[in-house]
Amino acid sequence: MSGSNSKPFTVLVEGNIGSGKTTFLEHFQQFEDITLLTEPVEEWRNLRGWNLLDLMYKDPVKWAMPFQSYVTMTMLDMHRRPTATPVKLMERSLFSARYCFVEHMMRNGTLHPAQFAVLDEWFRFIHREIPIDVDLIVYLKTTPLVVHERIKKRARSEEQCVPLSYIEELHKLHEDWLVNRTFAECPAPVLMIDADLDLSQITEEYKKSEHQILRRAV
Ligand code: DGT
Repeated sequence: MSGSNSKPFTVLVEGNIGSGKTTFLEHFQQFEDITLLTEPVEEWRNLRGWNLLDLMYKDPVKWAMPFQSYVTMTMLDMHRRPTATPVKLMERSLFSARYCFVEHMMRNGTLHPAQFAVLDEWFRFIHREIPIDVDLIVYLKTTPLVVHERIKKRARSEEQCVPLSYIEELHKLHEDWLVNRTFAECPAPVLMIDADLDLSQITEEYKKSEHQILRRAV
């Protein structure tokens, strides 16, 4: 059991857009001794009144670089945030920002190779100089078609034009990173969860992960 002076057991929740990461975190609200850090999307939607997420979707060539730069800062802030509880559950990470989103923008040419180089150097510098502790990754695995339907239904204004092909490409990058381990470093063991199930059934699936996530707290 972790004491207040020791590091928390840190769990990253990863998965495609619309895979249910927020719902997963909400499931763990019922437990004490756990800190939940949801993704700072609202900060991305309102930086001094500017909606960087919207700008990035509307004009990616111009805004991908500043958007990803801000994502890096907000994610680093979450990784570094002191936690008084023995378990810390965090939605996404510096790793998925780099290995999924930035990787995709580099491969499809949205980021100029020089812009990619700057973001990659930042990532490497942070990785080298600042301890980023990760003990477990929960991968909410989904089928692209299923999450695409969910994204359309939830109708987040910025995401209205997200094509299925983008979701498929992000899916492949998550798989290559977390399952196939073909191109990027995976910083912790991966617990895979079937996240295609709809809300009425997913709680049972989430429960299966409680033991692994809470073991330090119980
Ligand atoms: P959930 O609860 O699984 O439905 O999670 P979402 O879809 O609320 O959260 P997420 O992180 O999959 O996506 C939030 C939005 O921000 C989505 O439009 C994709 C975008 N996004 C998140 N992280 C990055 C990033 O590093 N780069 C880019 N380009 N977009 C990102």
